Amino acid sequence: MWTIRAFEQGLEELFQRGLLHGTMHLSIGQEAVATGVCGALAEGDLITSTHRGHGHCLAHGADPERMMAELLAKESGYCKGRGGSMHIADVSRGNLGANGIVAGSMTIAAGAALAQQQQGSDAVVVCFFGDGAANEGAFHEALNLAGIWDLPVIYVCENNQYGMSMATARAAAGNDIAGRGAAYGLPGTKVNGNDILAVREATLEAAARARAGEGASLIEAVTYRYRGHSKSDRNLYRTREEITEWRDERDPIDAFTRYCTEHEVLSEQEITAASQRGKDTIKEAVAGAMTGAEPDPTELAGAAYAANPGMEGAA
Ligand SMILES: Cc1ncc(C[n+]2csc(CCOP(=O)(O)OP(=O)(O)O)c2C)c(N)n1
Repeated sequence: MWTIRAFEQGLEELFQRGLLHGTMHLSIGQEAVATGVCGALAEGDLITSTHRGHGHCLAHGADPERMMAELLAKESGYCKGRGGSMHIADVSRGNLGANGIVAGSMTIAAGAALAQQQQGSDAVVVCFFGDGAANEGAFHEALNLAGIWDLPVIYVCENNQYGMSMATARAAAGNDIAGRGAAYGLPGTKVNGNDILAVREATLEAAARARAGEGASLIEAVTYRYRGHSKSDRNLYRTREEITEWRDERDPIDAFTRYCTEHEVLSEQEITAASQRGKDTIKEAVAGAMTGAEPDPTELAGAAYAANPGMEGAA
């Protein structure tokens, strides 16, 4: 969680200094979902991510320097600097990719889970998606397939309470995304998404179910995003008091550090050291990424189109 927060705070600083271009979607305040879920997975498990996916990628083992290089449009980035914030993928580490299309990864995750099932693999697929995505057709299609075929997939809804600017309560009929699992025969669990241990527990349970061949699960993790939807959002649809209350009273990192000290899991010094390690990792990632080569503009088309065998000479 510390590394994810430092990563995104680092991005904000680079953006303010004019070194990072385009837009991005920050998950500051939501770190316990990515960390609690990915921390409960096993080697070989797969994830799909969203437009707000830096945390998912880092929690599933992405290299912060390669991610930073991607955002800085460097050749050394995950997609050679061509994709940016919303296109981090690292198949070698089981990250099937972020996706700028809302709910776009839901059917991809169902397909990946079907592949695991057919190959007799023990791997589980996690699909992160937002509360807004739960109102898309793809959500219902994917849950239907996952339900009817008992796919080894865990659908994790990060309910951060807003789509771009619309409150979930005003957009999602019934205002109970976890409850939608029942329509497809899946267990749906609502957890405090700012409690890393609760998220972890729900994921362990869903993963055990998937590995036992009992099929898919739906988890709704209730959390909150502190920043605007993207860089152009002026937060006009919610009050400053609401943001402050979540940040000051329900922050996932504060809650976890409180838990650790109260239960004597970590000392204050160990907590400070862990937080500092996150900051140092990101400082090094930024420094390393900044020295990367710029992509060669003449190579751009080569990165965008696949070769079409047999068509080389065609007009
Ligand atoms: C199919 C589709 N429709 C609309 C958009 C524009 N859009 C990008 S993010 C977003 C809001 C998504 O909300 P949610 O799924 O709750 O995720 P959050 O941004 O809250 O993390 C929208 C409408 C899009 N990218 N794709």
